[in-house]
Amino acid sequence: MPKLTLYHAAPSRSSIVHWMLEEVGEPYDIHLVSFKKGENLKPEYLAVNPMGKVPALRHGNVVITEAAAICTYLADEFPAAKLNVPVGNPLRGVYLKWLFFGPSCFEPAITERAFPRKETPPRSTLGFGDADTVLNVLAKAAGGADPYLLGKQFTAADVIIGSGLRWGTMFKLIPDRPEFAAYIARISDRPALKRATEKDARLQKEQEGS
Ligand SMILES: N[C@@H](CCC(=O)N[C@@H](CS)C(=O)NCC(=O)O)C(=O)O
Repeated sequence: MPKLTLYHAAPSRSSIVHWMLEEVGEPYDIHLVSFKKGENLKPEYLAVNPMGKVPALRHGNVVITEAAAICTYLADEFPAAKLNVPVGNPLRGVYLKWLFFGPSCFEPAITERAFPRKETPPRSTLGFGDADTVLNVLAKAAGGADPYLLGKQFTAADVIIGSGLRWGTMFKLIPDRPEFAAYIARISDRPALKRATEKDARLQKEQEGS
C-alpha cells in the first residue's frame, strides 16, 4: 500500500486534511513544515508544493496540493471510508458543489470580511459574489443539514465546509448564527475531528519548541 504523508503546520489549513485523514482511518505520517523557520519557502519544500503552502499530501509517488482537492482525492481513493459520493449517485452534484464552494466562495468571502478592500470590485466580477450572500447560502445549508450537508452520510464536503465554519467562527470572521452553531456542534462531536485537534495541539508545541 503506498504511503500517505501529510505536509503539515499545526494548526493551519493543513488541519483540514489532518481531520480528513483521521476520518479515512488509513495509516499516515506527518511531515511538519515550520513557517517560523521559513521551511515552506525552502527548495526542499518548494519541490513538493511550488506555492510554498501547506497542505500537501504525498501518496506513494503522487503529490496532491489544495485542501479541497486532497479531501476529494482521499474520499475517492479510500471508498471503504464512505466519505465520497460516487459517480452515478444523484447527490454527487451537490457533494461536488460544496467541495468547490469552500475554496472558491467561502474562503474568499471570509478574507474579504477580514480585510475589506478600499474599492470593492463589482459583484459580477467576483466568483463568490458578495460575503453576505455566501453566508446566507451557508446558513441555509447548515440549517438544513440533517445531520450533515448531504443528509445521513458524512462526506468530505462536511470536512471542507465544516472546517471553514469552525475556523471562521473561532476567529470571529463570520457572524454567530444559530444554524452555524448547531452544525458546528454536531461535527465537533466526531471522534476523528477530536483526535486531529488533540494531535494538532501536541504538534504545535513540538513545532514551537523546535
Ligand atoms: N489554496 C490553498 C491555501 C493553503 C494556504 O494558504 N496555507 C497556508 C496555511 S493556512 C500557508 O501555507 N501559509 C504559508 C505562507 O503562505 O507563507 C489550500 O486550500 O490548500
